[in-house]
Amino acid sequence: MKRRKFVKNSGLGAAGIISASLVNSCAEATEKKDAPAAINALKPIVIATWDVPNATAKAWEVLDKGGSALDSVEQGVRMEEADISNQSVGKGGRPDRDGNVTLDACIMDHQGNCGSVVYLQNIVHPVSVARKVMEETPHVMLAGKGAEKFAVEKGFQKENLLTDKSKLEWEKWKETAEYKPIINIENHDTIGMLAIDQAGNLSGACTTSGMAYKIAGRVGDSPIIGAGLFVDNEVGAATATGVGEEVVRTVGSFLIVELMRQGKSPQQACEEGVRRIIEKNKGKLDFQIGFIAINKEGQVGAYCIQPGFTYRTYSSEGHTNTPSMSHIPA
Ligand code: SD4
Repeated sequence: MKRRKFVKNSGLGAAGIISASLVNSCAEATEKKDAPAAINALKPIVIATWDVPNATAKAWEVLDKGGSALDSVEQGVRMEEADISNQSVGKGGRPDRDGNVTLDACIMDHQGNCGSVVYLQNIVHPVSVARKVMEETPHVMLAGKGAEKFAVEKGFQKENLLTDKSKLEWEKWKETAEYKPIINIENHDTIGMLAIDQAGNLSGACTTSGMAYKIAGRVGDSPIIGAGLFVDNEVGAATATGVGEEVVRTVGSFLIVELMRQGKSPQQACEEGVRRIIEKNKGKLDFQIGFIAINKEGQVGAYCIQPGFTYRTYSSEGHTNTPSMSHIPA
């Protein structure tokens, strides 16, 4: 058995405490823990689900130059959408059971504006299409062929998103396919990103190719405002990763922001959000759920119920704070 490994970066001890509690959380999700220490005076800041250094570095570059949180999260998550080695997002994403790569994404700004695309095919950057929906239509969400048509009208190029690697894996999967769509815990990189800019405004984005080998037509939580992402500039923001059906059932990200409004720290709110999901499943823990959250003060929180969760923050002082964990069977 491998040992649980926790790598603490010396830059910011407070974040290390949060990460340490994440390690515990993956082992025993119901265990009670103290609230993590605050990370004060850390504006601007960006955090993301999973270990996505290129994405957070890009987002940080935008914030550091005085750019908006909205631009920061869009630019950040685009890195993963374009990265074909990330098979949970954008180009290179794993297809549904019929071999279609279908993408879900959303974005939300500090004024409560939001845009979303679901079941989008043939376009590498769904988050940017979602932003166009937000900024250039009276709507919030576009789906499927309509979303693709809209994207093309806005100048996005159509491209085949199914890489040889993902195609081969899908063909292999079909040999022994079970009807149940799977979530690949070891390689599970939907990106949710939250940022505060120098003006103190919050924004967030979330983008995914969804569950590998899902039933054609399935849409998860990631493009659903309130479930996969929610931003309230008065309070904070949250985003989710994991089995989307579970997140939708609890309107997870909205719940976490509301819990922060009621006085919980981001960490406490993420833990409570996960607890509600566990409760709905009568304590059964055979799936993965992770939330990250940030509040107006720049405190962050993250919690998951499956080992392997990492997150990364960049602070205004230029610290690269990278608490991370290896995947650990207990
Ligand atoms: C979904 N929440 O479609 C997404 C999956 C995910 O990393 O987070 N994958 O349900």
